[in-house]
Amino acid sequence: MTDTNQIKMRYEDAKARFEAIGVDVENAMATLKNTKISMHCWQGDDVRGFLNPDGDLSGGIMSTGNYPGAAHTPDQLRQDADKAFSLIPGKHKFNLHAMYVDTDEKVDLNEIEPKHFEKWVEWAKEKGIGLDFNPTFFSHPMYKDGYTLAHPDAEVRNFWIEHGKRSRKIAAYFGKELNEPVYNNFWVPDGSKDNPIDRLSPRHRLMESLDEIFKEEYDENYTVDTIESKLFGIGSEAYTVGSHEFYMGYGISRNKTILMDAGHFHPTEVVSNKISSLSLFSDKLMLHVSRPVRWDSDHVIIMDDELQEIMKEIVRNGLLCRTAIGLDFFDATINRVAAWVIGVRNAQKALLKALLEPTEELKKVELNFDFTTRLALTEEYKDLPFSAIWDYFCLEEGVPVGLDWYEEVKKYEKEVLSER
Ligand code: RNT
Ligand code: ZN
Repeated sequence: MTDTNQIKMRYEDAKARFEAIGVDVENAMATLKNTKISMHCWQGDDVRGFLNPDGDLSGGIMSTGNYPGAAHTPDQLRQDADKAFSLIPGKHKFNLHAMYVDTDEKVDLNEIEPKHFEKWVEWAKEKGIGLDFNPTFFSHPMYKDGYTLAHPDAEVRNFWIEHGKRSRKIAAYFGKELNEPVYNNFWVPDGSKDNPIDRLSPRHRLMESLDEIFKEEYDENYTVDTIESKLFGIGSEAYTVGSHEFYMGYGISRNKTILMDAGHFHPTEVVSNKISSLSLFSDKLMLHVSRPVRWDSDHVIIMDDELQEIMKEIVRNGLLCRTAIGLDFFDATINRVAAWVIGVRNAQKALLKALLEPTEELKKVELNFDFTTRLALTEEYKDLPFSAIWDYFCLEEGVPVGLDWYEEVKKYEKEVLSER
């Protein structure tokens, strides 16, 4: 159990040390408190959804492992998300996919309407959280021959165009109900395993399908469309229609928000190094904070260099108010509630670390071309007692400090998850 007095004492000491190098600690904590992380629903049930939960996953989406306790119903998923949110400081968003419909009606992806998601809105209102949304362009029989919006057959494309349009209507409904912009993310798996002869035509078709989906204007106070690229995936190793260049061009010419997933680039490329460039040409941006390992793009995020670099880039360049931070990983080999808690808390911790950096001072040194001081300072600052600030923040926010959250998850696993 945590000793409150000790946490406070350590905090005062740490605060003084950060203040001595010119950091406004209270301001950093206030900014952290106001930053919403979009927690993805699909970690809770291995990306199965409720439309066709027993069907095959497709589109390169693959979740391995069979840790007990996956959510099988919307109620179970909400119960698990509630548990996770109770162990995470601050108020956040829950990121839904279209296939997470909550209705007794039998509906397909080209038939969904706001009413099929009413219970999610009720829940979000009751809990004071926001929502985000995603049309689901995979794990469905109309994902044909590896293609959806770029398929050569107009019947296939039209099915998905209709789905895309309906998803925007649902996102706008969420935004209106919750009085906050809902980020609606378009990711399509279209691509091919081996080298295509014609790389251009599918891209042309994707462009036209998207233009059709985005024809109707929606108020950006309610919903913001985002578009997510990918370099390669399982089954689309040689060619992905929606590449980074495709969506950079598409987003900038159509005023759509570009979403970069940390796991969707060449293994030696990092999104942290792309954020500043993108920010010059695009008003908003969104991230899928995930962790690539070999060919997989979706491991639970850990406190690695890239996570910290991403948050530093956002903070150092003053982009927090223009950046939506979403998580995207799915691991079925561990407790799924723990995966959420570890992921969101890590994103927050990395953000706090970035907020506790004396950026102005470092920029000054850099402008004087004093790279020795820059290196000496950045390395020394890594040892400052960051965790004392984080622990205090958790205490203030009324959530477990340190590993205490894990005790709660273990209890929940015993009482709830293992009974499923
Ligand atoms: C897939 C994309 C996409 C999905 C979710 C489920 O490679 O990253 O964001 O993970 O839509
Ligand atoms: Zn993603």
